[in-house]
Amino acid sequence: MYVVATAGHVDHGKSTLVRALTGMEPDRWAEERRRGMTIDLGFAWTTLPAGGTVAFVDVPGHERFVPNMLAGVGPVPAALVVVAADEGWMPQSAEHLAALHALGVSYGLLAVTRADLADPGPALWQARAEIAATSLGAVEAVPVSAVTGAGLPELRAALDRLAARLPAPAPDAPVRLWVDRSFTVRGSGTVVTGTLGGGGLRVGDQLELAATGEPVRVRGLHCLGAARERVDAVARVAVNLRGVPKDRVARGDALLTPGRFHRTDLLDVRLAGDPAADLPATLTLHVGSAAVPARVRPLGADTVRLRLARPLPLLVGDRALLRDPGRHHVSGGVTVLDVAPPLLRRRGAAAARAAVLAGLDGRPDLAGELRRRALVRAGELTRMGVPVTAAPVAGDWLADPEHWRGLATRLAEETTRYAREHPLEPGVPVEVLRRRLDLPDRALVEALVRPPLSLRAGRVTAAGADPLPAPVARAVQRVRAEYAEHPFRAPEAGRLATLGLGPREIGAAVRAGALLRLAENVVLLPGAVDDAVRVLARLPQPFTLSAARQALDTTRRVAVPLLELLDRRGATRRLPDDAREVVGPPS
Ligand SMILES: Nc1nc2c(ncn2[C@@H]2O[C@H](COP(=O)(O)OP(=O)(O)OP(=O)(O)O)[C@@H](O)[C@H]2O)c(=O)[nH]1
Ligand SMILES: [Mg+2]
Repeated sequence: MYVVATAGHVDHGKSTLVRALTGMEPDRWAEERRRGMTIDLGFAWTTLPAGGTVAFVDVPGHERFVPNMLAGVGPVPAALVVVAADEGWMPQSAEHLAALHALGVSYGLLAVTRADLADPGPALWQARAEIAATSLGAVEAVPVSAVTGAGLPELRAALDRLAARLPAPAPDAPVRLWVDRSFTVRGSGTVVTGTLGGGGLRVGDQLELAATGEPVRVRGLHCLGAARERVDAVARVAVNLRGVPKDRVARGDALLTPGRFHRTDLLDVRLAGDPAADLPATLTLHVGSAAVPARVRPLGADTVRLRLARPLPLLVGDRALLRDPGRHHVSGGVTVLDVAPPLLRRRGAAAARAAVLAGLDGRPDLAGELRRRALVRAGELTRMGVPVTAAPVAGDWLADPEHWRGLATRLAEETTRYAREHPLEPGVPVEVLRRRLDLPDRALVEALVRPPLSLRAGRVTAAGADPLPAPVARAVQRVRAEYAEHPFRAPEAGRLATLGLGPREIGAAVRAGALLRLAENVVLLPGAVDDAVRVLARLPQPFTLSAARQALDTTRRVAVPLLELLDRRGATRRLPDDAREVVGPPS
């Protein structure tokens, strides 16, 4: 299906022409028919000579209803510009054309209507010249009369040629269906309609309401008045939503593929049209079927920051237009450059931002986004409209390569610094590094650990470095020398303290495997366990605690926890009478 929107001044015959082409009534309201004037969007369709279907979005021409017109043309890529032969180019001819140009509509036709009332020549030439200066470029022009039927076959043929040129929709694109109507059908509930420009919809699909983010389910689909199981772009589509009251969804809202769009009320855009400095402080941003007041902050000569009155699901590269409703003036089109721009807090930030924006053109640019954002989640970029083709550095985090290299260097430095500041700790906790490097996720810290650094038990250590700080190592050495003759006489707490081994130093030595802790303040050298088993194995089996104590030349303070340790390690077995026997080497 092809979708074409009408455009043109009030009373120039747009609806009459749509009626003549389709046999359908685009003016849906009794009031419209009574006043002979379109107020809101109308919809009608017909089959073209080549077999394709064209659906028209018929717009009102009256100046009061320009916002309705914009809601209709916003999501539509082609226009049928209508000028009356007897009136020629008029104010809303110009305003509508300015809107099409601002939105970048580049496919169109000119119909010079009411050709039975006047020579269509002058209107045709003028309109054609006006149109040629816009994004529509040189268009085919067809004089028609809905009264006599003259020119209608030629117009149908021209529509066929236009349709053949329209770009194919992206079938896998995420759905962003801008709602242009919302109404209730008795027995079915809320129905919304819109022009589906890309992707597809199926009954049962889960979608998201752009205004609130709330999930909704597709209960039924209609296309050209017929129920369908699925509808693919491009299409006019009516979506019946399950369990959504009509007042929760309105024109300007959108149905979205969940998780694929970033809703933003702050964006940086490039202007095509009036210079940034000439814009009033407040304008209305029109995009899709939405119209939202926007506060305008000039940044560069042709770039501005917009603060929207409510968030919209926008992507980098989206086209929109700014309009001053009071002056009936289309200020011009905008191209969305950034939907998640940095806040401008510091002095000079606005000028710096303007310089960045000067280098952007609205084409998604992954490398550039990474350079500017340093670290960003893949999903976030996708939701901005930037396709992700690079591999993540951790989880779904993407990093600018240079920034990432810098982080790795800083991680190594911080690890060394921490080791200096905390000589007794076995490395720096991942969380400490996360904070020192100001990283949003511990997974990033872990991904930055490369040899010679290593990650163990939630801490990063410089591998190869002596795990024991020098003073502690020296104290252990003294213990070793003093107790060489009596390896099972654990030093008393006082002696340990004299040697400089307080609880923290002992903890460090134990973690490093330089001392073996039997109980609070009872430590032996690590080889003592194996030695003890050898000594005990030479005793007549089974042996008593007292026999063990004498054989090991030690006290109960050591013998009791040592034998318990040997029991736990399966080197000795405790018998019912409290005697023990050696059963094997310690595990
Ligand atoms: N003689 C003649 N009258 C026409 C022709 N086309 C439209 N008209 C008349 O022009 C008037 C306006 O036609 P509409 O189709 O309502 O015009 P419109 O552009 O849809 O107007 P709005 O939707 O209000 O902007 C009606 O009275 C039509 O009957 C035509 O080709 N010949
Ligand atoms: Mg009309």
